[in-house]
Amino acid sequence: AIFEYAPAPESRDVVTLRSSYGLFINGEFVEGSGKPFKTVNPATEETLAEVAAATSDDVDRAVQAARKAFGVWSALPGSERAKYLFRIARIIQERARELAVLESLDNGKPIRESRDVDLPLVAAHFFYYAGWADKLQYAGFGRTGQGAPKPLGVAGQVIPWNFPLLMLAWKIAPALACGNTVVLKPAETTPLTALLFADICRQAELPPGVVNIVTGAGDTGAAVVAHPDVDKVAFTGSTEVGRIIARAVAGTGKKLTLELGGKAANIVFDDAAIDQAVEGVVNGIFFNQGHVCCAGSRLLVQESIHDELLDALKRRLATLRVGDPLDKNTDVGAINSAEQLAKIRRLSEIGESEGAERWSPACELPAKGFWFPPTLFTGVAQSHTVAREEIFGPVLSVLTFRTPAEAVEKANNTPYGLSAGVWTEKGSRILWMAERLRAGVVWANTFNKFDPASPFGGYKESGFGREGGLHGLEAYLDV
Ligand code: TXE
Repeated sequence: AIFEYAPAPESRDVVTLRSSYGLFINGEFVEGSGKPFKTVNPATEETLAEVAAATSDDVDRAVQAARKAFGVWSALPGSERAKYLFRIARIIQERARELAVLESLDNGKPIRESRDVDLPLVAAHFFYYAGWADKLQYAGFGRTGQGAPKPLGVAGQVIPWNFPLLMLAWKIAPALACGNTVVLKPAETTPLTALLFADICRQAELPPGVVNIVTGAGDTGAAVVAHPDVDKVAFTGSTEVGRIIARAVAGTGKKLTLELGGKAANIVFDDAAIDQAVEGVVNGIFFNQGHVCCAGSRLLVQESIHDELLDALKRRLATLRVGDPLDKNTDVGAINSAEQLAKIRRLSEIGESEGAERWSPACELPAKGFWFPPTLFTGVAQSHTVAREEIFGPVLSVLTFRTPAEAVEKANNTPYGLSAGVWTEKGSRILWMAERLRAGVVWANTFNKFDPASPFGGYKESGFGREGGLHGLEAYLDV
């Protein structure tokens, strides 16, 4: 928004960028056989680096390295694996500033978020699963001896660009704790922090081959998924690619977990603390530019407080600072890619053409880079595209309801089921709603709260399997 403030830029110098990056296979950086690709800073469109692209031959080398390492890694006592994971967690903390700046450069997210949300959670996931590594026999999957839980083998993991390091942590920490080895493919627009993580694995002296990072586009991901020596596939990304992967894995005996799209309802009742709800609604959709699978992208507001809430919301949106991700004052950063920006624009134009009313605060956007202003659609009907499709950007669709039952019906009227938010001062109503909302997570009087001890995952087309907590171990163990 347009008003005076003193810029507080985070230093870029904490990051040493190389001009080109290789694949991380068997503990070493090696060249890829594919045509290298560029990764750009979405806030400036400048090229950050050239990155190797892994072909299926490269993926094969990575899987072979992971297979060989599996023998060593799975044979270690859990307490030994824990030492490595604790060491990785500590190095992440030590190098948090460097990781956060690189994440903001490659992804476009505000440094305040990468520094205060992503990085602390990344370290927390490694600490949390390090703690499980020597206690798996107590994890409810069987006792010691014959019934002890066993790792699955080589995990092939494909992750998206919205939380590059955090999604890596969600995937790698539990897999390693359980004794599996990993071939991970980061998203093509955000490969750099995964490669810095590879460097951290070396620093922690993790045995070679336990973690392998293969960069590339969708075909590299498909090669990981299709490799016959991969025992388990874990994917976070679009529902469309999730379907392709489910088909590719069908009948192979590989285990599969999918964490896909969402269209979450943030439901505000007339007895809610309005200021608190406004903050929660803003956090729900403008955190990380709305590039969040569990984003509260549909606001369901009780009819009696519609005008009051919308006025307060608009006033709050007018104070959001959109701009340089490395400025510590920034609330909303850059859209991750030109493709994602085109998608947000297209869906917003459809929203207008279908008759919803579009509103954004006065907002000066930088000339270079990929930007989209915080946007509200009011007068939205359930049939409107902006109420049905995942936009994955800073766009909130506002609908109304009269009764709790109607709120539940509307909230559940989506093919997705990842999360929901409920804002009310009535505890009994929170419980009543939580019972009925078909969503993996229901937040009450808060939103986007994550904890490594808490399982996360979807209903319906948002996928299956849980990540985080005790349940997150299930995806990487057999009894
Ligand atoms: O996702 P893709 P995209 C949604 C969001 C977004 C849309 C498209 O709505 O606008 O998806 O984003 C790899 N086999 N979400 O195109 O393609 C790909 O290289 C194996 C929601 O970026 O699903 C990347 O590493 N892998 C979401 C990863 O899959 C394949 C997060 C995700 O990319 C592949 C991201 C294939 N055939 C997008 N094709 C969430 N739920 O958090 C691509 N990939």
